Amino acid sequence: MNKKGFIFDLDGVIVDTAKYHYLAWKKLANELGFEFTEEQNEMFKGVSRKRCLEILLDLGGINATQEQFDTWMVEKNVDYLQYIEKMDESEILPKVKKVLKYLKKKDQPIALGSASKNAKPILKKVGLLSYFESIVDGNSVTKAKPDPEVFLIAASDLKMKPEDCIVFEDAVAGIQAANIANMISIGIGDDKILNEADYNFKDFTNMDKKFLKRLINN
Ligand code: B16
Ligand code: MG
Repeated sequence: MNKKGFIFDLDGVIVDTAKYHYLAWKKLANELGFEFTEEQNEMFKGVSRKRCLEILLDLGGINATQEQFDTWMVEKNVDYLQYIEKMDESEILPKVKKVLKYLKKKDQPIALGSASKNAKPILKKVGLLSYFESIVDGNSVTKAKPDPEVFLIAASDLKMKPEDCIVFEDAVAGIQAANIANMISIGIGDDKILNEADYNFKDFTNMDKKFLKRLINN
């Protein structure tokens, strides 16, 4: 049996935590005296917490001291974690578990490649942690997507060559990172936005076994 390294992004691919990030950022923006819209939140997808706060403060025209910046980073995360606390299996996006189960059954190595520093607790909460041989997250990388670091570490953990890895991503920067790493990129979401991906799917509901089999054997 052929083996490929399957690397999953977290937010927007496995679970929809973007809505919780949004609520936490919006609360902070409101406290600081300005609005933060769902459209603006699109810019935050796949972006590190630190970079998100920099963008948010730019949007609000706020100059922060280092101390304020650090306090707001913590404040946002404390708020976000209250939503994570309530997560359970029902928040796994449609058919994700079916795909993970199929890959496990076929003995394929699976890793997580996410910008989030909360990836492990989230996977634990939704009951998917045991599917992943390696978790590469915001705590283990120094360079953000589109830098391929996160996926290259995942490939190395799985003991797979980059060209034998397949990445599922919902963010443009993530697709670019996978392409730079010389991996197969699969865009999950809007194919017009993710047009640099090798393959596009709206979500996992249309990804059949035939397609997964082809990925494993090609
Ligand atoms: P945290 P992903 C990303 O997750 C989110 O898309 C992004 O909005 C968030 O700012 C980032 O994680 C950091 O998350 O504050 O939990 O460390 O899409 O790379 O799985
Ligand atoms: Mg994502």
